[in-house]
Amino acid sequence: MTSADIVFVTLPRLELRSPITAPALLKAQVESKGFSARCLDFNLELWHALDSEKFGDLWFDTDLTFRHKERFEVFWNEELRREADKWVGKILAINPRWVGITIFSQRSKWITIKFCQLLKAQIPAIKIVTGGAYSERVSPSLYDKGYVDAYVVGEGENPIVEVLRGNFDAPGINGRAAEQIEDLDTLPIPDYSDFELNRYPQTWSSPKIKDESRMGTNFIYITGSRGCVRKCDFCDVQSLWPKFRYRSGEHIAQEMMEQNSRFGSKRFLFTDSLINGSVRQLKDLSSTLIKYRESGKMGPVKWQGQFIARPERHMKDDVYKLMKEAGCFFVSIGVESGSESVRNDMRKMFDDEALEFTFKTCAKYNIQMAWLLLVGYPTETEKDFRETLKLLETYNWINQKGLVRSVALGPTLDIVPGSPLYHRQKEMGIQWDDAGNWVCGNNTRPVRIRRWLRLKEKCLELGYPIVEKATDHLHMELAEYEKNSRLTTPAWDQFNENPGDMGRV
Ligand code: B12
Ligand code: SF4
Repeated sequence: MTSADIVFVTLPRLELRSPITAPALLKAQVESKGFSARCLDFNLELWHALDSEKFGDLWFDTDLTFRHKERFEVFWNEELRREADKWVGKILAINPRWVGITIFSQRSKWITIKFCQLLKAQIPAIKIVTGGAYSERVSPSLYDKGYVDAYVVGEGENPIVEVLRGNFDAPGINGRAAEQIEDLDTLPIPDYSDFELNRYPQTWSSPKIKDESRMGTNFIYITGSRGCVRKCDFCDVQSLWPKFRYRSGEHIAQEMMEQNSRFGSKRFLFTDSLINGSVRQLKDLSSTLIKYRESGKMGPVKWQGQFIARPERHMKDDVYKLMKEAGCFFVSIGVESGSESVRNDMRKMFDDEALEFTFKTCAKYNIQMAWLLLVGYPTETEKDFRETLKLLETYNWINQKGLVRSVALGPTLDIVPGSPLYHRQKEMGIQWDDAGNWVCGNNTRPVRIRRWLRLKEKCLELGYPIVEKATDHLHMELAEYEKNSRLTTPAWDQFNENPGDMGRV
């Protein structure tokens, strides 16, 4: 007997701090159209099943097990296959018509391939559909080989309903051009009822620790907008969400209210490219939340998200004041470089004055910050790089006030398919070395690694908090380079990715 039309599964490796949004959102969507759905989080199951002292490292961003085919094969044969068999058993117990898999990022590729093969071998009658941000790069070949019965690229809400109706000719399905939803206020509120939120560790940043007294996530992801108002050269968001759209403040506040009353969630992390993509929406959301609080409709909530530096004329002091009053306590600012000219090349579209205003105004309202830095844009010279070091000195007073929660060093710049930079490689004279890293004149991988290490040193010297686990990998890589390197063709197709190029969130 079938007890669900579809089971949405989350495969490892993802972070452990809270479930990803897509399965909960798609469940709510298909149920609103009369289908039944369940969600299973195998990422969380795996973490609970394994000895965290021995395997906790897998959940560090720098761990390559899920990214490198060879390493993944070894892990699959030695540990993962056993767990995956149990996951198949759980799906079998529900006996759905369809299984929906989210391919979230590069790290989802090998596990998705293996799991689809396993599912098809063990439950031949089951139908599989894939989707997610990395679907475009994995699903078409899975479909051609018959491991999945349908795949979706782009937004999943409408295509998944068509898949369940048996209509595979709709936009976004099996290679048909995707369509974007115009009015995001028509979307349902994600349904997290299948997720055992009390089993997500609060110690997610130290996945080796499995402390029963510190289980239970204290926040939930929320989406206020899709797409981005910027088109930064190195970023692929525009290929995923070509058009920028946002929900009304009222619709977002209602979602917060519902998650608050159902799960007690008081903290929300926006998945948006930018929470100030639309300043008008940010004001709308902030004033609605204040209105809800003052009328007793909902208690105080806290929220955080990614942020772009804007000149004062675009976003004045009063908006910062309002967002702080409404519960915004933390913003991650894509600073990228201390050099205005590099930022111009990146098309970040903010000058030094706008950056200074943004930093100072956040500091004035005690809004904590993470500064995201990106070392090694192709046009970055040694002089430009020193301006990034200088920036850390100039604004150390903000750090000394305890308002810089972290300087996110990120990986050195990676040329991501789907980004404008990827398409401009030839024009910029970019070549590739035999380790699969790009080279632009003197800007080589070793140069970028050395700059990254110097940046880290500078942060430590000035007392900035940093979160990174890449240093050992980078030293090893540098040593390899010192032995041998020559120019060759791009290595993207081989997915022979290096420890540094982990994309960017
Ligand atoms: C929140 C987030 C995170 C969180 C994840 C939280 C968690 N618990 O794991 C954190 C910060 C931890 C994170 C980490 C990373 N992330 Co991230 N992340 C995001 C972000 C900002 C939001 C994702 C989200 O929830 N979106 C909202 C939901 C609704 O959208 P969605 O997931 O795309 O789902 C829609 C469709 O894709 C589709 N869909 C999804 N699943 C399915 C399934 C089926 C069956 C169907 C039919 C459709 C479908 O329908 C959904 C609704 O329309 C996105 C950028 C963005 N704005 O999307 C980047 C993004 C997904 N991340 C990205 C990357 C690269 C990473 C990292 C690899 C970066 C790193 N530091 O190493 C890591 C690796 C993650 C991992 N595997 O561990 C990239 C992926 C790029 C790509 N093309 O593959 C993105 C797109 C950002 C970017 N442009 O660089 N990330
Ligand atoms: S880097 Fe950030 S601001 Fe720039 S396009 Fe990507 S998401 Fe938007």
